[in-house]
Amino acid sequence: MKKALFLAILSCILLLSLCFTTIAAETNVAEGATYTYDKKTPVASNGGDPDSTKLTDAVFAEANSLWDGQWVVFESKEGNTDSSILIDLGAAFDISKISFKMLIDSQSGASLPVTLKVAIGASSSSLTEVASESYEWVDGTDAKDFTKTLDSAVSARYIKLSITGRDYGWNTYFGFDEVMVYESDAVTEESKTETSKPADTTESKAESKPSTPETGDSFVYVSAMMVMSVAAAACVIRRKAR
Ligand SMILES: [Ca+2]
Repeated sequence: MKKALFLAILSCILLLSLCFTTIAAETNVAEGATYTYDKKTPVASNGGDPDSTKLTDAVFAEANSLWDGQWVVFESKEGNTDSSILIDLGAAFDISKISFKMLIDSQSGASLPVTLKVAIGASSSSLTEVASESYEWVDGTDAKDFTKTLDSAVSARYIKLSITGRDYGWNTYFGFDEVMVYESDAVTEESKTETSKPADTTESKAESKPSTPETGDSFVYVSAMMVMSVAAAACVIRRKAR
């Protein structure tokens, strides 16, 4: 009986360890973070971003439209195409992944920027570039995912997005929705594989809703496993007691 009880407790401890590891891997440390705009501020006709909160308020755009007020949209004019966003996490975190969405609403003049660079660092004056992408103009209505998974977690407090819009000789737009920065105790083998292929650092998905973090499903699964383990142990104990 003691052996069965010991095995049940050991199973619970192992499963709890797995559970907490999964939760830590999905923590968005950018939620509520402060940030500043350099060079260019979002266009006011789309609601703007007067309090600099839209990119980190955990509220997501519902439509891939220039007129969905949750997108932070910049105007790219002739000779005035550059912008940058500096996010301050408030403290250093071991960052493993950065992700956000970019607006495609070509009929309204919004599409992907010409270039996008992402840099991170412990100081805003000493940043290291971790991603550099170039994009073509894309027609249609969509939201393109940007996801950068680091080879290994990097301690950083600041994240800077540097963007160059298009200069077509008339006004175009580029927009961003909710920047998420993930802290991780351990980068998974799957994530490392993704990072080893530069072409895969960004991916396009049709849906505008953010993908649901796996934390919830994993938690339910692990909890179910724990309950089953304890129930099985209880059955063994009862049988032996008879
Ligand atoms: Ca938002």
